[in-house]
Amino acid sequence: MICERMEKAFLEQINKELFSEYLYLSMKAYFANLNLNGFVNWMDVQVQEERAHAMGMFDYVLERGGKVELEAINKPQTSWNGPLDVFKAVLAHEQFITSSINALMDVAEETKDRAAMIFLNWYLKEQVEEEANVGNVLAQLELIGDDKNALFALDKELSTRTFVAPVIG
Ligand code: OFO
Repeated sequence: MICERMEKAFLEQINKELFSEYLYLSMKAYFANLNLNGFVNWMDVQVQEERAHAMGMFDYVLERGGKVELEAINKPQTSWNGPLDVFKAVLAHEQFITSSINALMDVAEETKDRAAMIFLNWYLKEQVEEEANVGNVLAQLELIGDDKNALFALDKELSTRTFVAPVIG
């Protein structure tokens, strides 16, 4: 059985993961309006990943005998100043999520919930990957600058990203 403090911390994180899904959906819409279909695809994969992250925790709380009560999801930002600005925001958001999962791990340690610590290890490793992926696109965008041809080449590359359902835990 999950303790109340741990349960509350998981519910807050589920809300953040659902907000992440919503934020990336908003970014997907932004790129669709720019006709950058590879970026649209990249964001679409990101949206699916965030839903999987949220559902992983959702199922886990229930599996541990907890109760899931969902909160409202905040309105995401809807416009940016181009792809570079978007990816700067993505990296900042992922860094925020990483610190938030670290805080969740702190709660698991303080409540001596070893099962939750093992479960959360997956998320911590995932965040290393997420930040690296985003950092990679961001670095390319910084190099690209105002070069439209290079931007279209990156757009083509991002169109190849595919969603693979993660095995969480
Ligand atoms: Fe993008 O991160 Fe979820 O956890």
